Amino acid sequence: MSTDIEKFKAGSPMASTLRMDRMPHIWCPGCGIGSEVNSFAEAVKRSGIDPKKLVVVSGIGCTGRVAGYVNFDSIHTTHGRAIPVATGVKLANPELTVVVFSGEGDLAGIGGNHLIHAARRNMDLVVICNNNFTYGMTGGQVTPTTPGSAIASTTPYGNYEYPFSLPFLMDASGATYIARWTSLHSRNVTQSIEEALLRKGFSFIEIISPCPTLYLRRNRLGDGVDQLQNYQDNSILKHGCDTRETGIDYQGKIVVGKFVEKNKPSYLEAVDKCCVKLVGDDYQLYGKTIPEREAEEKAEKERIAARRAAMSAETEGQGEAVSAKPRKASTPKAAVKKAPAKVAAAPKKAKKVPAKAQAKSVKKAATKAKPVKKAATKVAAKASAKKATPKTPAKAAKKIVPKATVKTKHVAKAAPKKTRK
Ligand SMILES: Cc1ncc(C[n+]2csc(CCOP(=O)(O)OP(=O)(O)O)c2C)c(N)n1
Ligand code: SF4
Ligand SMILES: [Mg+2]
Repeated sequence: MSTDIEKFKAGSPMASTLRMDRMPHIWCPGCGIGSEVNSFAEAVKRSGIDPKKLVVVSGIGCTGRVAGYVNFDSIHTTHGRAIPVATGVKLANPELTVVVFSGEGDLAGIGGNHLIHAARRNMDLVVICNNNFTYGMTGGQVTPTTPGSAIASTTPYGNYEYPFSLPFLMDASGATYIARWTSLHSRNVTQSIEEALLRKGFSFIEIISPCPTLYLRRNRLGDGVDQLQNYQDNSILKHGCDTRETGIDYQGKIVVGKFVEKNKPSYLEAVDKCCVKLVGDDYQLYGKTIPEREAEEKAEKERIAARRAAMSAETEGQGEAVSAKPRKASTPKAAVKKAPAKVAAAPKKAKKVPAKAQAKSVKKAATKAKPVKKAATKVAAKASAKKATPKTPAKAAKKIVPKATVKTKHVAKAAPKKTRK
């Protein structure tokens, strides 16, 4: 029996990225953290970065346990201190890719000050925030993101505090990459993490996630699957969305997408610039001049590109061409523009047609079906060609080019249930 388990663990596709000896993990059934870790591990694989140069830092909480399950160098640090510890790691060795993976209580509650200052500095970190609207590990207290009226152990009559919208907070603080998904959007989460791993500066990825044991149970919202259904029904894809419009009401709409991607010198680049001004071209960090470090970075980029190309070829060979192929930007971009219109548009009322006339028109339509289909395809092709290069808001310094194929449905019909059962 135990040998079977060992075989199963060794045969897991995640065996190289997760510490299988630590399985089974502590997370409850239906909790979103497990799927996020899976997405993260997949993103690391796909990014092509050297796993030996990756460090994962977590604070305390259910999400904080991530650091203990990943098969990379990791630090499970004190509550709210993941970002300063990660900053220290990055400054001590700029060659490392440093990821903070923690809960919203850890990052935006007790660690809120560190979060905003790391974003302000454009510190070279990837921050993945599991937002389950609750302090999971300590029994379900209210957090800085708990939506108004939601019940928590500390707000038994409903939350009366105003919550943070984390993308808005991060935007105002200076983060240069901001995305939000739910734990339903596994592929998009992977895509965003992969992008963040390959860029400089401060990247913030929020993942809205169910905590069935505390948040859902207290609010009588069903189990994890019910909440995934809620995400499916209420997610609105809006890449490049103004982050002021990303607030979340209790069981309300959740705007998802990549909201910000812009270039500005990262903290380390700013330090370099200042030191070169003072010391001149001889300035060295850890025994290397800037041109030497740039040459190394270039070589590393080339190595990553080669590894990614080899990986896509391998995956295509395994018949997974769809996910491995370089994704086209046009589909999600078109969806970005369309999303709000789809949600806002009221369904048109059909005119009543007498039964006989209906039968006639159905027959007519059937005979014309082929040319209509062709014409529709042509129109669609034209439309998608037009939408292939939509303009992003003038605010965004860099064009947002989402690569992932987003499967979120934009549901106009069902109004979200706002009252508790
Ligand atoms: C300094 C300090 N204060 C309080 C705690 C207790 N504590 C542990 S985890 C936690 C909340 C974690 O919530 P969150 O970061 O949202 O993570 P989740 O458990 O929801 O994943 C708290 C308050 C602590 N460990 N250390
Ligand atoms: S208590 Fe909530 S957040 Fe913690 S593992 Fe369970 S479901 Fe997940
Ligand atoms: Mg939490």
